[in-house]
Amino acid sequence: MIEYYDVSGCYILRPWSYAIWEVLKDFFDAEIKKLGIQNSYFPLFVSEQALTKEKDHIEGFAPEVAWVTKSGNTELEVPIAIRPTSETVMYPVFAKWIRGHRDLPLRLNQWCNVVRWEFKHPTPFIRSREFLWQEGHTAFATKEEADEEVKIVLELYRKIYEEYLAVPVVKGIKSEVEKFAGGLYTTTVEAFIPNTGRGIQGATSHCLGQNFSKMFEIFFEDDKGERSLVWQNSWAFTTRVIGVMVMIHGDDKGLVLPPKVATVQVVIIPVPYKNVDFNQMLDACNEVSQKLESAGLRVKQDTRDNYPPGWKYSDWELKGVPLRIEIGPKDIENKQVRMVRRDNFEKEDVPLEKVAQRAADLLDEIQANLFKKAKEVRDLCIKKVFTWEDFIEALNDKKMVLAPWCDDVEVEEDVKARTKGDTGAAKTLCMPFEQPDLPDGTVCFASGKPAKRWALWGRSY
Ligand code: 87F
Repeated sequence: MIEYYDVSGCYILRPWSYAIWEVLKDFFDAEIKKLGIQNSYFPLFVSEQALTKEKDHIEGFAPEVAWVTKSGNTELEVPIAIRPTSETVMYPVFAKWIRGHRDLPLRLNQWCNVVRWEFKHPTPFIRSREFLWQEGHTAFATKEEADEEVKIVLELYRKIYEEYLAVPVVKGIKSEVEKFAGGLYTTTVEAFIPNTGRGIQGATSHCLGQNFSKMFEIFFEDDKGERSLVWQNSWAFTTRVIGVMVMIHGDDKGLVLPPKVATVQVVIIPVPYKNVDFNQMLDACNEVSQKLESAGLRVKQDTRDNYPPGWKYSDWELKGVPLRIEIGPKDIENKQVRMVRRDNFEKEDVPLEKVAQRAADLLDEIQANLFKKAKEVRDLCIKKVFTWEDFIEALNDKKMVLAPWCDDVEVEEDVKARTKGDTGAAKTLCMPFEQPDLPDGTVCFASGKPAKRWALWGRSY
């Protein structure tokens, strides 16, 4: 999926992984266009003046900003930043473009790269210094419209994870500590990696309120001629989604690709014996391949003559291709093929006239089964607790912990301090939209104060 590179924290995305990005991009792009959001492209570079216009928001992030200071051997008169995100690039222009209520809503998206000079250990897809994303930036006349969009976009992110990548996520709202500090509130889809016992933020959809419109002076005149600040949102998902998928579905034999995002959904492998007419085998592979392609499936024939079939099986298993079709002389004789699933290695012989339908059905079954298995495992990783002792026990047991919480900033900071370990501290992942009952009199697991809501806690990436 990747190749290493000689700049630390940067990776080459090879066709095998980039194609997954393209599938997700095509889906999301079509969906946001249906909503009336338009694509555009803003520059990679940010002037120092624009970047620091909005001091509070940039302050905590400043160490991660990369700067261009030279052209050739000549020092630039003023250094130029590389975008870590595009608020400071886009919002000055929003202020220029938005005049009256007829200019609203303004709903833009861009597909681009961003650079954040992270100092934590880099990991392909999960934490890299340059990554790809889409960033949506929108402006509305009313908070209601902004609120509505936040939810709609978050639902698209859920679909990317659950319906494409077969990764279960929890939708919720971030705590005051964990939200994007520049905004009003942050909603999120949170995934969980059972092997490491850590949560991972999947994608975020923020309502910025009027914080940025105040700073960047983005006003509009309403139909009564009054000047008001616009309400804004921003939202993004990144190439991290691919890393989450890899960690969730991979097994000891390698990658397991959900059919909906697999570049190759079915690999056809001829299994020749000595003294068998190889051309006859190739004809049979071609015939099956054509049937599958006509049914809209993504197919690859591995007819390399310098590797034995067993070697090819392992190779495509490693690459994660969901379905393998083997064709040997006996199969040709019996007018059938053998199908082998990557998710559970179940084998079956399928008559030639049924290959297209059966392959399509199996791919659907594999997609559904991957999600079902991942969700069962994930659900077993959520532990509901009421006390500090049970919280610590569940955390040490590599679980996510659902606990009644007072929703105080100081208490979250305190929990962080008390759980600090080698693998980082526990924090709130989100407050799930779907809340269990909270009986009157329930107290916070950490502070003993009255609990306001259930929060999902865990160590995280
Ligand atoms: C790193 C350096 C400078 C995150 C940064 O989530 C600035 C930032 O603003 C920064 N890392 N952020 C927050 C990004 C917020 C927001 N931007 C638009 C999103 C969605 C897309």
